[in-house]
Amino acid sequence: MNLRNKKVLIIGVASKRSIAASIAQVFSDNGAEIALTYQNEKLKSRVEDIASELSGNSIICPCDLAKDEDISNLKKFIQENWSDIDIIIHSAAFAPRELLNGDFVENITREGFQIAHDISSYSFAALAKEFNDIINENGSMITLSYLGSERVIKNYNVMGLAKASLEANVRYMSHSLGHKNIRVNGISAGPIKTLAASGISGFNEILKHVEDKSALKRNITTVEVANTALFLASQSSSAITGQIIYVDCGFNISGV
Ligand code: NAD
Ligand code: 0WE
Repeated sequence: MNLRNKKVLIIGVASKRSIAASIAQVFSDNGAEIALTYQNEKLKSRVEDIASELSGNSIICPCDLAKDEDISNLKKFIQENWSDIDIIIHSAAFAPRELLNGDFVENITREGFQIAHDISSYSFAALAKEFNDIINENGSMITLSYLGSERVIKNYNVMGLAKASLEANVRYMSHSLGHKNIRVNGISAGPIKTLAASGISGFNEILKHVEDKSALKRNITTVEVANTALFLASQSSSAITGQIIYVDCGFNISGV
């Protein structure tokens, strides 16, 4: 697939194992120009290393999605470097760690709920709002979701609510941006051992369960997610918008 001359902003690289890092690699291999963001100074050098390994020129900029100012500075950075943009990848999520464990009702707090929804769902619409006037026709916005939005998955807790909100966000954004021929889709990925999964109790059991119960009897790779993102970013998917596509080896449709 060809993304030559396409300008792609990718948010959510924290390590080489990040889904966003695979997307950056696959997109740049297909001719795209890449901008990467890093959440904080601690992650800066890792994102620099990943950017330097991409083919072609890539640019990097800090962006903490909790801060309006960072999102508006990111837009200025993109405008100065590129003037316009074609594709935005949102691959970030966060909830306070103590909420991703134990009983949902016992552990839920107003603040934890707000943080999870702010970083994991609102930020996707905030990016659309900020970048709206510089996204080119035939543009595409893509986010990452998880099955915990519609099924109860042990310990996923408040993140399940936030992903449900994110998926509704995909549908509403697709209508807001459709008249400009900008498409908005989500990928519901199966579990992968990235930083976002580290320290989650029972994660190995979840991986084993997918291996046992999914149609393909295995887990997914970040490259498989990236290849689906490539399709959703390209004109091969020109009539697909407002959708959540499962990249999960068929796990979500499996019954007994
Ligand atoms: P990851 O830890 O590599 O990436 C998560 C990213 O979120 C990090 O780069 C982190 O910096 C970023 N982030 C968190 N808070 C932020 C903030 N305030 N501002 C800016 N960035 C912030 O893990 P990943 O697995 O690559 O996760 C990427 C996306 O994929 C997430 O939306 C996650 O929910 C989703 N997802 C992951 C899995 C999985 O099992 N790993 C499965 C389905 C969906
Ligand atoms: O969306 C996610 C996890 C996102 C995430 C991860 C963390 C860890 C560090 C959000 N907030 C935080 N906060 C932290 O402090 N996934 C899809 C991966 C994941 O997380 C789970 C899973 C799966 C799968 C948690 C419980 C059960 C399953």
